[in-house]
Amino acid sequence: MKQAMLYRYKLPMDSGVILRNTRLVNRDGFIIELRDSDKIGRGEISPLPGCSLEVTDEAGAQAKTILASWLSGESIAWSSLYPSVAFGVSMALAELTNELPLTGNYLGALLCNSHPDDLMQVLAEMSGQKVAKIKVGLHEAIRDGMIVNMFLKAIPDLTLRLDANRQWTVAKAAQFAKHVNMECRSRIAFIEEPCQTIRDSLVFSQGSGIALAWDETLRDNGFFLKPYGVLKAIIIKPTLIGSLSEVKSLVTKAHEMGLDVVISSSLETSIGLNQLARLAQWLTPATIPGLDTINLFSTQLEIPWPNCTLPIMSLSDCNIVWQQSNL
Ligand code: OSB
Ligand code: MG
Repeated sequence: MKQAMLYRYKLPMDSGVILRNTRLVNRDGFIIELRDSDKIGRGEISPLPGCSLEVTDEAGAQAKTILASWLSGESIAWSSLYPSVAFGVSMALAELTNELPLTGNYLGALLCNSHPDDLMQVLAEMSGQKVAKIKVGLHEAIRDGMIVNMFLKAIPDLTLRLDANRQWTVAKAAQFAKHVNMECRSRIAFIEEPCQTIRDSLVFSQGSGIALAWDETLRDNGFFLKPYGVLKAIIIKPTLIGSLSEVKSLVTKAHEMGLDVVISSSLETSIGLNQLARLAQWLTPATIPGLDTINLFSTQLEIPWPNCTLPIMSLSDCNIVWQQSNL
């Protein structure tokens, strides 16, 4: 017997500055649960406001249609699905069929979502590989440059990932770089999306020697992945990209070009985050993923995130909005 369930969750959170223009106080979305005889597979469908083009209700309606076709044994037209739905359904199937390995990479890059002084303390006491991610472009570019420089000088074994979310003109970006010492720049693993256009970001990167990463650019209309000397990595947020097979082919293409691939969060619940950690261990074992977002929530959902002390809400406390079996 095959069975499919769709839960709707709503969890309090504070997205802080992560989304820049949108401040989320709740995260809501769906968890799919598929059963086939004694096997079970889950997937999360959580369109991200401000990033996903589909809204939660649209994703839910589409998910019901797709789950019904799975129950009746029809093939799924992956390319017609919203990215969040394609990702959630494909992960549930991958778990059901044991395609998704169990071991995960939970050692994400530390996300700086608060005052830099707090981060300094945490980094100073951190053991193992020190990798942190800082949002820049929220304040004056000169100030960003001085702060980044201070971190790199104070902590000699620190590697930073920066994310400007396209906030800078070439001139602003250059002001930032001017305040980062030359000998420290190689410890900036990359900066995501410094400028509005590919061309401006390349100009900045070539001039400053600071490596680039694409995130938003991957989702631009008509974009296809091309190598550039200064392009170091791509950031893959599967909820915004699509099905597992689409994610896999993008990873393969990037690796063939010698790029690093950073599997990253779109603020999924602890269910989705755990699956992303498993995906990262499986597809990008050599790269630290960008999954340090559980602490933006005040509650976890069903599956605990390692070393997280937040309370855990059970999936059985969420509304079942749709349920069917093939009997
Ligand atoms: O700007 O990269 C972003 C999360 C949700 C939406 C946008 C972004 C993010 C993150 C995730 O920064 C964390 C990470 O990439 O390390
Ligand atoms: Mg980014």
